[in-house]
Amino acid sequence: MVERTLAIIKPDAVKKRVIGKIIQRYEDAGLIPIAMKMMRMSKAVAEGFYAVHQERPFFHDLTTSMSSGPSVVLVLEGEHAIRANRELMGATDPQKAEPGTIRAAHGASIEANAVHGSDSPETADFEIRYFFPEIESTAR
Ligand code: IDP
Ligand code: MG
Repeated sequence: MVERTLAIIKPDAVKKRVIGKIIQRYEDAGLIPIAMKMMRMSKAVAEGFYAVHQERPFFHDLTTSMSSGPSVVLVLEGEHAIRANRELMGATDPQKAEPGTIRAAHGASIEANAVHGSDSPETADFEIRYFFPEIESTAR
């Protein structure tokens, strides 16, 4: 089943100059960018994006780091894209991420873990609409 998912190359990865390496991993895994933009999120935009985490103790630090510099926000399309991207990313904590994953290679800490990826069809739908309201959230 061809799906779409939202990915973010977070500010820590942009600062490390690994945008190109991360996009190459998506393409090599059959996750094809169909929309992409580079932007610096305001704190309010980061808070809206991560609203699901607003009661978490790390919410302030998370939204501060997401608004600390430019990110690259992408819609990826491919077979089972949501799950495929989660597997490619690895665990949230880079120390626990499986070898060969993006977070194992490029993440420094749980706060600076290089990438975001939608975790379900419902969150993919919300997240794609949040950043790309002009784009359909489901593949055609
Ligand atoms: P995910 O990005 O793997 O889906 P989530 O649980 O959705 O992980 O958390 C969103 C983001 O919040 C993570 O990518 C990470 O940057 C940050 N985060 C999650 N848990 C913690 C924590 O315990 N301390 C600090 N930051 C955290
Ligand atoms: Mg998540």
